[in-house]
Amino acid sequence: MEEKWWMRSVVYQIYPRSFCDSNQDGVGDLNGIRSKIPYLKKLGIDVIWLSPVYESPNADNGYDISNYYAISPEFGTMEEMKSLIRECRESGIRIVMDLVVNHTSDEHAWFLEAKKSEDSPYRDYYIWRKGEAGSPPNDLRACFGGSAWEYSEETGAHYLHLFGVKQPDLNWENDAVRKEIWNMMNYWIDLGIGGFRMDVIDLIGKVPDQGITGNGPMLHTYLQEMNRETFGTKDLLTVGECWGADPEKGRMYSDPARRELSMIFQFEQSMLDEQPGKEKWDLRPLQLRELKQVFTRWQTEMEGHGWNSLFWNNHDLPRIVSRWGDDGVYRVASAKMLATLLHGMKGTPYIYQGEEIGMTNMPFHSFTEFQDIESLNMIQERLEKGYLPEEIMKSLRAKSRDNARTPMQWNSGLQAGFTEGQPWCPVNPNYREINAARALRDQDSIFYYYQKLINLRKTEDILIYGSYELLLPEDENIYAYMRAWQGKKWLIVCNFYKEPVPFSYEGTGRTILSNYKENSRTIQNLNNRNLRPYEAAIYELEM
Ligand code: TEU
Ligand code: CA
Repeated sequence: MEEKWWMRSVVYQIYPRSFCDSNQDGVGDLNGIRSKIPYLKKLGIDVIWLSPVYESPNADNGYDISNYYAISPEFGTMEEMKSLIRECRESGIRIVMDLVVNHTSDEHAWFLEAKKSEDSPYRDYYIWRKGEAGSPPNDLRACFGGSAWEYSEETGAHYLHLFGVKQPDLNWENDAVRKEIWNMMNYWIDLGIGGFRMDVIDLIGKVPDQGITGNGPMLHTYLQEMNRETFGTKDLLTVGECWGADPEKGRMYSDPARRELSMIFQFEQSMLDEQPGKEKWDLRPLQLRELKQVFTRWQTEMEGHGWNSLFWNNHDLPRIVSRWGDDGVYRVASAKMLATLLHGMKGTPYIYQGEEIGMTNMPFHSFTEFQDIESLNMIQERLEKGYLPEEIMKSLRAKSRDNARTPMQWNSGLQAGFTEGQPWCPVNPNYREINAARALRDQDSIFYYYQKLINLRKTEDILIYGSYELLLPEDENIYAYMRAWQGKKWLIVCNFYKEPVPFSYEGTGRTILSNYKENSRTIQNLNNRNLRPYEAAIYELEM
């Protein structure tokens, strides 16, 4: 495949509301982000994925947009947005905007017009079905619980919303809707952004009357049209959020010959700790062998026909060190192990704010502490169904999206240095121990480990181009794989758990990176070793 700039890049996701507050109103903002460019530069990332900063009534924290051409006043102004884009560019950082076009807010001007009358020119921008209140056209369910159809009195019809009631779905079958979206995308492209992250893009081809939501028949036709009409000739990074993708679908999106997207986010690994066919709240322990199978399938099946994105975390997922690492004694070692495992693979890595300092889940104690619409709806739904409060709490502590949305922990001062006001969401009480200032003072911190991994990707072609081969597929404790490129071989080996475990590889290698103190760059005998708790290393094999 032809080399693209985003193949060598590392993306940093910013959830603006929780990143840095510059004006003491308790909400992170654009000027806060601008003040942290040197920090991001130091980490070494080259792209920011900015979660939505558009005008929004915040029913879903900005994923419900009421104006695609305006910045939400709580985040700043369009002038500040332009300055952010420019200042990042000057530091070699591109900005990838969140593109939320499966739905708008119900406060978007299009919807306000559409719901007034069947004759409105905007009526067909959304998906309506005539019918009585209380009897929706079918039993489609919304992602945030309840029916996907909401009755609207003005015209005696239901509209479709695959997420919250305040997030009506756009009707992609309407040419005028697609045209509006292409215009809007081109507006942002002209402002000099580096690309788009496309929210739930696999839903745009839905056929609601047949119960089809994801991967509808027109999905790829629309994406090809989008590519032609907007970014196709522009050399941007485009990444689709695709919960329903397997590797075969992954190739359809990202095979350069098909002219759709650069890559997608797939979530097969992210669903391994839930009971199959049930909801994300229905927990089960992760099986390492399954994790290896999923990653390995994506690594091998995309080879030459597409490109992977690599991520553990985002604003919807629990913190990885709490989820599959250890957020107690082995927090630092396990965070570095998880970083090694992911960044050693082929694809474009994504870091979610705070991951680089090993931020953890929030120790929630009561239902009143939750703010996210998905968690709030789930609490209500499960209480009604008779679940025990303790059971519900257990699921929320493990999986609530609020875990990832607590303010970024900058220092050990008041409110972790996130704001001088009252933060919109409480700071994790562990901020005195876990914060960026402390990480920057400690040469062994998770921060500097990420910095090294990012740096390796800049200098080592083997990370970009090298083939991937899984070793020890049946091993239940160790994740080990080999990358190979032009006569060079790198062995990546990770003990996924806290129990020490024997590991043996016939050969010797030079340590490229390790989360335990080793005489780096000296030759190691890899035979008959004992991996310490969460030990991880990259070795260049002696050939
Ligand atoms: O997420 C898509 C999505 O399917 C999530 O709702 C997911 O199922 C859930 O978060 C798992 O916990 C995207 C955005 O990333 C999310 O923040 C939005 O709420 C959602 O779309 C609607 O725009
Ligand atoms: Ca603010």
